[in-house]
Amino acid sequence: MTDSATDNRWNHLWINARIATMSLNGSQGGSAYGMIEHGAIATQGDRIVWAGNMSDLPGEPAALAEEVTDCNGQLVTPGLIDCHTHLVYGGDRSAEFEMRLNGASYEEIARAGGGIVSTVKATRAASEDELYEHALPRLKRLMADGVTTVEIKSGYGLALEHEAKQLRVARKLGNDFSVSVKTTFLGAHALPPEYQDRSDDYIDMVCNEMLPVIHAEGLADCVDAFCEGIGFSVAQTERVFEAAKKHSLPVKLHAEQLSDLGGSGLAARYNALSADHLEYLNSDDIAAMKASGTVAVVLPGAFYCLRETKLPPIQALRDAGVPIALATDCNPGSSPVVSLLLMLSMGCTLFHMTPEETLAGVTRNAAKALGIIDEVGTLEVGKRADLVLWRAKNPAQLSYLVADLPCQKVLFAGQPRAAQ
Ligand code: DI6
Ligand code: FE
Repeated sequence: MTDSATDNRWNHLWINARIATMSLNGSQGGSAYGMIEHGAIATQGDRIVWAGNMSDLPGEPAALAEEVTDCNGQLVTPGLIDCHTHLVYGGDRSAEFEMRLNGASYEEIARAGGGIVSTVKATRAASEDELYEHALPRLKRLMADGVTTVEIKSGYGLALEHEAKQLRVARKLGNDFSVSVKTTFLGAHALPPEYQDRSDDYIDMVCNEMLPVIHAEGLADCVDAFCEGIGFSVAQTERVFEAAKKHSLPVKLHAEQLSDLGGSGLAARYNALSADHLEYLNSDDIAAMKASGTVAVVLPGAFYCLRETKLPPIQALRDAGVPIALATDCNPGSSPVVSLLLMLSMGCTLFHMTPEETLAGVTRNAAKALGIIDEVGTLEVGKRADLVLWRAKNPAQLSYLVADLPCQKVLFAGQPRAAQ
C-alpha cells in the first residue's frame, strides 16, 4: 500500500502506444499524425502531464504511476470532437423520408406540415425531460465512437422558451455524462410559422429578446445562423452577428450549403470560429476565411442524405491552408447521423480527404472550430486528458473501416469512461 499523501506518482500511464498526437500535420513538417511510434502518455488529475518516447520515460512505469495500461503497440488518439450537431430535438422525420421516396415533393411535404416545421412543432410540444430522453441514445451512440466533446445547437424551438429548453437539455447532458458539451444558440435557423412573411421582425426578436436572455442565463457558448435562400439573408445574419458581438459571444455560420450567398465572407469579417457546409463556397471567401482563421467545417452526412452533387472545394481549402473540420450535423432532416466514424469514412470516400485530414478534422481542427484548441484536440502536455485507445495500430483504420472500429478504452478528463 502506498500513502497517497506522499505518493507523487502520476495517476495513469499508458505505455507501448502508437500515439497519434495530431499536434502537427505531416504536411507541415511534422511526422504524419504527429505520431510517436513507441510512446507513453501520463495523466494527473484531468490533465496530460507527460507525453513522449518510451525511451525517455524517467523511470520504470510501475514506479511512475498508480495505474499503468499496456497498449501493446495499439493506437492512442485524442478524444474525438463532433463540432456541429443538432442533437436535441423532438419527433422524427422518417415518415417524410418515406413519402419523398414514394414520390412526394419537398413542397407537398411542407404543405402537409412536414419539413423543419414539423420538428419545431414536436420540439415545442416536448417537455424538457422528454427531449432529454429522446436525445440520450444519440449522445451515447456518439460517445461509443470515442467522442469526448460535442457541440449541440438549438434551432428547433424558434421561441425563447423553447430555444432555452433545448439548450438546458444540452447543458444537462454534459453535466450528467462523461462528455464535454459546447452549446450554440441557433435562433436564426428557420422562420417559425407565426412570423410568416415577417422575417425581419423575427430577426429583431432573436437579437433583442432571445439572445440577451439566453446569454444572461449562460445557456450559449456561441451563436450560429442559417444563411441561405430558405434561411436568412446576409444582411439578417449580420444583425445576428452584431448582437452576438455586443454580448461578446463568438459566432459561426451555416453557409453556402445550397447556394453561394457570400455568408462565409461575412463570417470571416466577424472572425467566426467556423463556416459550415460550404459546398458552394467561392475562392474570395476561401481567402477571407484563411485571413481570419475561420475553420471550414464540412458535413458529408448532409451531402449524402440530400444527394448533393456539388462537392465542397476541399483542394482549394487545402491549397489555401484553411483548417478543415468534419462533423455529423446530426439532425432529423438532412443528416440523421450519429456516427462520427462514419463521417471519417465519408470524408475520404465522398470528399477525397486523406485519412490524416479526416482525423485532424475531428480532433485538432474541430477543437479550433469550437474555440477550445488550448484545452483539447491534440495530445500535448497541459491539455485535458481526453484520449481514446483503439483496437487498431494504423490510424487510417478509423476511416478505412466503415464506422466499425471499436474503441477499447476512453479517458475523459483523466477518468476512464465506463462502457455506455
Ligand atoms: N442545414 C441543414 O441541412 C439543416 N439545418 C440547416 O441549417 C436542416 C435541418 C432540418 O431539415 O431539420
Ligand atoms: Fe447544421
